[in-house]
Amino acid sequence: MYETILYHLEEGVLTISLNRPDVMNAYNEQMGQELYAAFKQAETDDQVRVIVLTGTGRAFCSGQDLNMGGSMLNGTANLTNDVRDRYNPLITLMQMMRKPIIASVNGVAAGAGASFAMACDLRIASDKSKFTIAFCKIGLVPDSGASYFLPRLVGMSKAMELALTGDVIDAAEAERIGLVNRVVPSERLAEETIAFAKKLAVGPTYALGLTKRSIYQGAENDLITVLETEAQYQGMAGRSYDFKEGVTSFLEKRPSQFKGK
Ligand code: T3D
Repeated sequence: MYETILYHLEEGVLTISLNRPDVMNAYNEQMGQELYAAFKQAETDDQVRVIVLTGTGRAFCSGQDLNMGGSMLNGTANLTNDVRDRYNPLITLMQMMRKPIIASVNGVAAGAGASFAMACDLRIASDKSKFTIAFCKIGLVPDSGASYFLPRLVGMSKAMELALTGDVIDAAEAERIGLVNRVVPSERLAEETIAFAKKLAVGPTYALGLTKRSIYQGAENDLITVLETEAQYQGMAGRSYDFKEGVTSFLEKRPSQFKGK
């Protein structure tokens, strides 16, 4: 069904793999459409409790495909429209959807590829991964949410340095500055990512989805607004099957059997 991505669902964990390894999984129009459709499909599929985004081959994603030629080289490209149409809806969808998304960063993440990793809720990186906010290297500016995510993840000072230089940093540095949650040996990346994802996939998906939204909103709003949002979300979570199950299993001293609703 998809040609530029792989879509594999197993035990509540959907793995979406960017699959153009010859160009380091560079992002083209078709990949944009397919990725958006895949996330949309995942959003409404109750079988999907957690999403993992990764890449095939030696890269995670090298950002925009620079082999497009034509308008890109003769100065007639309308990048405002490109970014609005092909990148922004995807980033918005990833942020708004009430399911955790884990980036399993298997190799280099460059330009919009780095933005995709940052737009995920968590990042597990291979020790062979590298990151570059590469936009300035080709005379462009950060997009796909890089200007939003980067300072939030690593702080203003480091964000500015990485964005203005486009310097490539390795996995250890990415972990040190808080760009990724953890680094694992490359040969164990898939296994460790899936193990972590499965832990989330048997969780109370409905509450985890609200938690995701709550944390992002908590970073944006004042305390009074956040307290009210939390009260609203707690009301919603409190009506869920999983809340009843959580309390019942606690009182019965047995593991919870969450259904994700
Ligand atoms: O257009 C719009 O809509 C605006 C939106 C823009 C969003 C963006 O993402 S702009 C940023 C675009 N990305 C880049 O500028 C990154 C370009 N690539 C690199 O800087 C490096 O390739 C990497 C740091 C990613 C990896 O370096 P390295 O040394 O490990 O590999 P390499 O030898 O440079 O690349 C390997 C192959 O992948 C090579 O092809 P070849 O020579 O084996 O046939 C290279 O051309 C290809 N490749 C890498 N990145 C891209 C790419 N091909 C097309 N597009 C790419 N982005």
